[in-house]
Amino acid sequence: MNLMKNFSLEGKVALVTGAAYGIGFAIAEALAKAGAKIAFNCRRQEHLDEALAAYKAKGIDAVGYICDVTDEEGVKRMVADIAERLGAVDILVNNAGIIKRIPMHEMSVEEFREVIDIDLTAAFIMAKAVIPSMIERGGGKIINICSMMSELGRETVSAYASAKGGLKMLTRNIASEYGEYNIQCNAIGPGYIATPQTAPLRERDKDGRRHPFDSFIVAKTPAARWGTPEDLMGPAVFLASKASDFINGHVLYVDGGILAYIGKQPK
Ligand code: NAP
Ligand code: GCO
Repeated sequence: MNLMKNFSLEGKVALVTGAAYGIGFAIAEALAKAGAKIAFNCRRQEHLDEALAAYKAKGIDAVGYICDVTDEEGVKRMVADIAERLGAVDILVNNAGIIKRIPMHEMSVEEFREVIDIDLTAAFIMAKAVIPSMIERGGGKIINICSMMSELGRETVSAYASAKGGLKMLTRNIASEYGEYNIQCNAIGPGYIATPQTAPLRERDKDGRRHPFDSFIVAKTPAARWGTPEDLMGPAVFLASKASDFINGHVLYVDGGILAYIGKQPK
């Protein structure tokens, strides 16, 4: 048996939500390099246009959609169009997500609901849209992008942590309900990754001093650095491939060791 063939995604169709840039773009690039045909979506036309050019520059003929993952009818239309153009979705990566950093007692219910809607309910909507076809075709892969906040809380991220904690259990429940159809549903739990979403936590002050949270995270990470979207490429290919067919309901933390570490003793 050629073990490395188990990591190939040749002939597969992958849909990565929110993959105009950041973690989603890196994951889509990785799946493409492993042989998959790529579809992605986002909400903003300028993001779509820039992303299509960026994929093309990397030799990836991605298909892109303006589609809000909370819009069930729009999602159904997008999945049907992908099936027409590329083939049915074999690999779904629920990556699209937002965060609102607001003290809970100051956060409005609408703000809380918006985060839950995008970061949790949308994963339900997306999975519902692809599972019937996966069952018909003998299986598929669903990868949800969880977070350190699937395990830990911190100030100002109550909605996000609630969504990401729920996403961990949605991952386990899809694995439980659809494992018999050869559908594996797992999650990747990135640590602190340098993307636009975390840019505010890494801004330097006018004197060039590092943001306190930046220093805090580096001290909390055994790898002593922020992660990069590229750190997630290998784990994504693994969970999207045959190599992980007997892994189901698992959250693979790609965090440089944060969850294992009490943190560096202050000097
Ligand atoms: P990002 O830089 O903010 O990118 C988010 C992407 O999602 C953008 O392409 C955005 O494009 C899209 N998006 C947002 N809401 C959407 C919606 N309703 N429908 C469709 N697309 C939507 O985020 P990131 O850092 O790459 O994070 C990606 C995922 O990883 C998120 O789920 C995040 O929670 C998770 N994560 C991030 C980190 C980290 O440290 N960065 C760590 C753990 C987990 P549009 O605005 O054009 O829609
Ligand atoms: C925050 C960060 C984190 C990261 C990520 C960590 O404000 O704490 O944005 O939530 O995005 O989820 O895994």
